[in-house]
Amino acid sequence: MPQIVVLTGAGISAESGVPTFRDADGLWEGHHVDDVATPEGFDRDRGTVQRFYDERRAALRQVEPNAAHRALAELEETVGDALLVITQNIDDLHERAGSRNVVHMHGELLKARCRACGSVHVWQDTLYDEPDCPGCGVADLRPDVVWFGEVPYEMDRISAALAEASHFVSIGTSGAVYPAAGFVQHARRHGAHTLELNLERSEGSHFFHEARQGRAGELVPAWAR
Ligand code: BJW
Repeated sequence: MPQIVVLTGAGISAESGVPTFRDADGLWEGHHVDDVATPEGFDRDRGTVQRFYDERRAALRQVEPNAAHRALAELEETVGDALLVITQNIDDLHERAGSRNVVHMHGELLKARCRACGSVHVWQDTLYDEPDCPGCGVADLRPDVVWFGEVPYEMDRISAALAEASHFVSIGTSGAVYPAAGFVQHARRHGAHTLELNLERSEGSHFFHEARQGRAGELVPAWAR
């Protein structure tokens, strides 16, 4: 069981050039949340949602992990399975930095899931040109991500890890989206020391024992050292 549980959000990938979610207008790259991050939005207009994720996949190819991702991977090299990274991010920057013990609670940009049979497939650019599921043949593939109103992945494993952790560290997340926003209270109730590393105080900053403000690329290596 991990002793150190790290929760990451969009802020850890910001210095790699991946945009965060909540900008001043409440829009995500010009889109309303309900249009691109709900199952209802997908049913209303698949084309718009597919294009939104196509653009993010293309952008992901242009970016690299930064010092914060690398520091977590190096920490895992030192402490092994004692570290679990739970990421809300759907990018693959933790893995590209070398982290292995990673839970993608909101899914992965580079995977597709069949709504008919539930099978998951590595994303191929041709998948939506030939939209039949390689598993069952039904044409009902969607991005393998968790939208509002859906249950995040691996919640049982996450709950168990939070209950066992001696340290819980939240990095680069606004604390606006549940259930991730409630992890600090869960871990704290079970005795973990809790630390927030974020550009600014998050909505749930007061739940942490300690909160440090600054860029993840500086704060995370300093903490992990
Ligand atoms: C830096 C930095 C730098 C910048 N260095 N820092 C009312 C009350 C409570 C809950 C609800 C409610 N009404 C509805 C709900 C539930 C809903 C919810 O939380 N809604 C809220 C809006 C209120 N949640 C759900 O529906 C979830 N499911 C659920 O609850 O199921 C029920 C259930 C749960 C558990 C067990 C059983 C049942 C599902 C949520 C799915 C979220 N999906 C998304 C999209 C994923 C796919 C995609 O990416 O396209 O996930 S939404 C989006 O938000 C994405 C993110 O992972 C997530 C969190 O965003 P994040 O990472 O925090 O990013 P930002 O942009 O908000 O913040 C970035 C932070 O970084 C900022 O603070 C910056 O300052 C900082 N920063 N640069 C350090 N360089």
